[in-house]
Amino acid sequence: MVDIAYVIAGSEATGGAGIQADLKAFQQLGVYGVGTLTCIVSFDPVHGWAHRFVPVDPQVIADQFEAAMVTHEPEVVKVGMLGTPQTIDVVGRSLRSRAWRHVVLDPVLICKGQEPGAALDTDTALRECILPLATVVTPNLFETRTLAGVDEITTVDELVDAARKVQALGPRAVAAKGGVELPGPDAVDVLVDGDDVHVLRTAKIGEERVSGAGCTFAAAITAELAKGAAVVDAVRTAKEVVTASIVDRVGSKAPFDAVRVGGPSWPR
Ligand code: PXL
Repeated sequence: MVDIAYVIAGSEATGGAGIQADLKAFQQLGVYGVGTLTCIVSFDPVHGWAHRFVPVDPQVIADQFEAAMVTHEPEVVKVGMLGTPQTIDVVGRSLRSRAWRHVVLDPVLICKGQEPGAALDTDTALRECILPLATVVTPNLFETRTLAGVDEITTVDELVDAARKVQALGPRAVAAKGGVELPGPDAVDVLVDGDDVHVLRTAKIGEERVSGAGCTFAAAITAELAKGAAVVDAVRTAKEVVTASIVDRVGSKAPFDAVRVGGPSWPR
């Protein structure tokens, strides 16, 4: 029987991030992808590539969830961009309506183009309603600082300490991403899983952020968990997938490159 991976996330209209990236990662890792759309993000090329953001009606999110659950009964879900407190409320209620083997949360916080006040509401709702349901959470450096409530993270030890603070908010495991912003030659990810700490390193590929890397990382973890992998193995595979997809990145008319899953660098 085919393994099912389910994702609740937003559309990113250029194809590099969001649910488009999630479903590509699922396909590449050999699981059957099922998706529920929370919002539509369309960058605005005429206004500095700002995010134009449209939420999906909460009832329509609930309807998609119902259709996906009855059809496939997935055991593992990734939660990506939610975007509004109303969306977080319906997704939180939906997730709590049944049991999961794993809930992987990519805690997408502030999105450019959103009102700062709205974003603050959204951050609080995400922390209170969704984070405690997650078994694995994958914050980037900014999200780790925000969720842990720390001002600065410049070393691996500080990243581990902050990941522990995020873990104290509920999830069993935190895969905190140092990315290009953590100083040093390596892209360092820290996995705090129960009492265990793992530090994963690969050489940085340039100093620019590549769109879709975070989405692909959490989606690849989700796919591996759906296949029955242990959390630490899922995270290791996800780092390999993301590293390859950054090497194989796609340039475009946008001022940022996007990851490409399944290019010549993967599988190695
Ligand atoms: O990469 C974060 C992200 C996730 N989901 C959607 C997005 C973005 C960033 O643009 O648009 C829908």
